[in-house]
Amino acid sequence: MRYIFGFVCVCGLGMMPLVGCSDPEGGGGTGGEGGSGGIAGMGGEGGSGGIAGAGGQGGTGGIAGTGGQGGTGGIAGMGGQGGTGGIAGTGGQGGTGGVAELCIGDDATGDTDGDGVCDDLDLCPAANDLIDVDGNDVADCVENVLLNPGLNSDVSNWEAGGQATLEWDTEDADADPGSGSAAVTNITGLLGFVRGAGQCVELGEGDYVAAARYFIPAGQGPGRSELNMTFHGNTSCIGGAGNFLGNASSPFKMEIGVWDTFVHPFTAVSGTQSVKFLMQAQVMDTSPAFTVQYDNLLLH
Ligand SMILES: [Ca+2]
Ligand SMILES: [Ca+2]
Ligand SMILES: [Ca+2]
Ligand SMILES: [Ca+2]
Repeated sequence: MRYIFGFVCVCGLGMMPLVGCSDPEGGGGTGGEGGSGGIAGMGGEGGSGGIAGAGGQGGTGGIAGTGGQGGTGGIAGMGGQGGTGGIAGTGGQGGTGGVAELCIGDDATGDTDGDGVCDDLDLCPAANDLIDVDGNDVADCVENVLLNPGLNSDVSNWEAGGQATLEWDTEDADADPGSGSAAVTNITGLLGFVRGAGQCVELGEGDYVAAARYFIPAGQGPGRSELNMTFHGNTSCIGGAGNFLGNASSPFKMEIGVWDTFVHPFTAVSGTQSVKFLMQAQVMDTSPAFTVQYDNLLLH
């Protein structure tokens, strides 16, 4: 501005200007051409500011397009006014999120047991319909003959055998905070010994499938996991002469630190009236204790 006043003053005194004077009515010399504004449109980029003419007014900064970047301010001409900085574009608006499905089925009916299956389609109102450990596409909860197979809050219906302990644990095979698992600990401290906990069910001879998830916590001596089914000639799984008819044990498994799966088809021999489903832990050295956790047990 100081320059403009200086030039006007000199001309007003009738002195020959050494440089082109500004016309008082016309403002400064021909102003620079304004920069083109940014091209509007989604994500458009702001235009560059105009370049000011000598003694003129700076170009106007480009106007950013929607969601674009602000234009660059005009460059001031000699004696002119600085260009106006570009106006920053408005950021694009986020899309509207879709409405989340609460559960499989009619959301309006709710999901009382919280398993992800709406009440109108829920097959087992107090169990997780989505658990299918044996992978036969039938929800385990509708085909299982075991009681308390998911160990939701305790180890009821399960019983520790000799030289074993059985405790409920909060860690669940499906990381369900509303459920847990059974921690079976072999306390023999004897290499190769297998001990466990089980449940007796009345079951006749025939073909069945036993399945389970198991987890061997890290940080303990070597050991293995195994399912074992014992067959009895009475309805109470009591052994002894004439009542113990045989057994069918699964292959041993020993994955550490991950929930792994057993699927164990077996045949209950002729004369069987009850089967004891045993979840076992085998000590592989002389550690005083070895623990295997079990969850989602299945027998059908
Ligand atoms: Ca449900
Ligand atoms: Ca259910
Ligand atoms: Ca199943
Ligand atoms: Ca569970």
